[in-house]
Amino acid sequence: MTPTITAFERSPDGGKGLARDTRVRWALEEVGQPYEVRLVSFQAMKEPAHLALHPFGQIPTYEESDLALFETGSIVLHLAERHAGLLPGDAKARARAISWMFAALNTVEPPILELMTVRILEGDRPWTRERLPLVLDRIRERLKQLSARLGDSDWLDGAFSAGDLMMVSVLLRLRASGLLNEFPSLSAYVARGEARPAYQRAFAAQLAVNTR
Ligand SMILES: N[C@@H](CCC(=O)N[C@@H](CS)C(=O)NCC(=O)O)C(=O)O
Repeated sequence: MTPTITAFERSPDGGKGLARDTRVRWALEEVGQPYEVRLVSFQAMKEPAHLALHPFGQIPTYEESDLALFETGSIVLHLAERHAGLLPGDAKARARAISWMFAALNTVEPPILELMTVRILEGDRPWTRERLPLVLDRIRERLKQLSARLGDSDWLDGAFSAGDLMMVSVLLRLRASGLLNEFPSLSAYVARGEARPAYQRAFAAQLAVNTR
């Protein structure tokens, strides 16, 4: 059965690929799994039919036969475990790749999301001037650590994996801030991810929706 994901009817980023359906599309493309997309409006996302799939009224969701998933981490892991191409066969290498998925979502993404909060949701609040440099420095610290670990390697641990897919997806959110440019090896890492044909197909698919 062809799985169905949900995505914004119209993404707030206008098609820059930052909405989280892009990472799920990317994973589906990497493993060669065709998929369908159901577009949802902000209003529909908060209604009972969507809340039954996603308790927090967000996108993306993933439906396959009688299985419904939410959270990009769990969706990408589900795909990576059931198809070849996103996780190594060796059990220890596989566990390490999964660690990188969690690191992307739990350690690197949170300060990046804080930056969105400071800039967009709290941009007009009196504390923003003081808070912004603190948040930027927290992100820099993570990027410094990540860059040190990546070193001269192409990917975080051997061949490209779901860990890289998730890390690149998270780092892409920083592009507009210019912070990535302070870490040339990470900029190159992100560019390698974006150059993958599967990413290109995923990006084009979400762009087509947002430029209709
Ligand atoms: N941790 C969730 C985050 C999902 C999320 O924040 N989705 C955003 C789009 S990228 C959303 O639906 N925002 C609208 C809302 O929260 O009302 C995941 O990784 O799937």
